[in-house]
Amino acid sequence: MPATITAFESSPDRGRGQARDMRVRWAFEEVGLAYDVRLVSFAAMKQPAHLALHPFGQIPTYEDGDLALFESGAIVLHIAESHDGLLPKDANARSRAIAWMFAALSTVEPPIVELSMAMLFERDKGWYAERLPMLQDRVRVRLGELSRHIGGANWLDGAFSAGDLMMVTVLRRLATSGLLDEHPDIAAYVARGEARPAFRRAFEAQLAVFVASSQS
Ligand code: GTB
Repeated sequence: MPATITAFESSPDRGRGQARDMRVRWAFEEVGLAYDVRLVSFAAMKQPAHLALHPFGQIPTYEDGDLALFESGAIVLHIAESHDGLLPKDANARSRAIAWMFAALSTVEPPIVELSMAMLFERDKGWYAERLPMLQDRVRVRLGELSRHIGGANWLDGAFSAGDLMMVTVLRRLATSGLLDEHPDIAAYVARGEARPAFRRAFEAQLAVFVASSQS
């Protein structure tokens, strides 16, 4: 039986693949593993059955046999560690790829989430115009540092890895911010990730959920 993950029954991103099930779907596709998806409503996520899987009442979750996981990073790492294709065989390179996963989640994602939350929910606040440049600058700092690291390379550290998968999904959240336009090399890096056949399959799968939910 394939593993089962959870995803939004009706994603607020309207099929743009910004919710965090996208990175898990992409990981499954990269390693060539079939998976099932259980769609959940916002109300169901806060019910005991889902809270037993995810203490914070969120998606994605992962169930496979007697293993249940939450946190997209932990799920992607589990998939990457148990199947070939997302982590290098060399021990040091493998540890560096995992370090990039952590960097994506704990160093790059927080200022991006802060900015996107402000752009989504704080536009009507009196202090929005004053706060926005500060949030944008925090993201700019990270983009500048990433740009310096990547240089002319295709990926963060040698071949494409789970570190790139995570970083690309994090950076995609900047799509409507205009900030990627300031770093064509980072924009090209994101586009390289999005052009991977495994990304396309994962994207189409989550888009199909939105299309079906908007037709019902
Ligand atoms: N750290 C956790 C992880 O990486 O798995 C974070 C999980 C998380 O934030 N899940 C969100 C969730 O379940 C969905 S992805 N939220 C419901 C809740 O907390 O009640 C976040 C998300 C939602 C919507 C958009 N969007 O519309 O663009 C983008 C990202």
